[in-house]
Amino acid sequence: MGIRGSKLPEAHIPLLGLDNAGKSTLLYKLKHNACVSTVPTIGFNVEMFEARRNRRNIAITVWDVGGQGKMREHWKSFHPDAAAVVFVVDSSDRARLEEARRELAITLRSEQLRGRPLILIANKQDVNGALTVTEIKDTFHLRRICSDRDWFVQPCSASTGFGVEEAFRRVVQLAKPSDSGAMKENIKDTVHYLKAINVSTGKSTTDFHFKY
Ligand code: G3D
Repeated sequence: MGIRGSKLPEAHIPLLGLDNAGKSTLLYKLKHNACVSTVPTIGFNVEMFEARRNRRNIAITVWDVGGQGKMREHWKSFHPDAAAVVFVVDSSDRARLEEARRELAITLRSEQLRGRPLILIANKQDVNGALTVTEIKDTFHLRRICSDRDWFVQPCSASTGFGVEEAFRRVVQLAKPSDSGAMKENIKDTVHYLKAINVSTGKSTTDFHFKY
């Protein structure tokens, strides 16, 4: 059963990337256009969408996970059951490209993400001098590190909305739904951990309510 009691097939999508890449802005844009429900967050934001795929509705849950250093060690909590990996890159921040490349490479080495599709969002395309899709593909060595999975690079500007819906459509198209429940258990552990150490992630610190 889904997070809000829905019986639709579910797809869980971790939205990863460095802090400041534009993940929360992207999720807000998506929500503004298509969100059906919202849940307050601690340490991460989560939104649910209903989408149509192969003539069936599907419940997509997008987990916007904090990108600060101390939250990155919890990204792996979001790996089990991930229907796809969405990795957001600030295409205008050349100084942090290597850091982003490294984090993406580490993420894709996860056994639990083996074969899961990657949608890399080349965000902030509205900024002058932003890397193009081709430059991003080359910088991240995507052909090499994604040889065993489907992948796609979507140019986007979360601020203007350019490419946002296309990115979501691509996610729906490539996602591989699965629902063993393992991810939910891991995320509960992460929430308890965040509460215990009183982590300030820059996200809302309103209590997160699980409603499975
Ligand atoms: P995060 O959730 O990945 O940490 P945020 O990133 O969504 O909080 O965005 C970080 C900053 O980048 C924000 O600016 C936000 O407005 C900006 N931003 C996000 N997407 C875009 C984009 O497509 N283009 C441009 N130009 N800016 C973007 P502030 O100034 O609020 O820190």
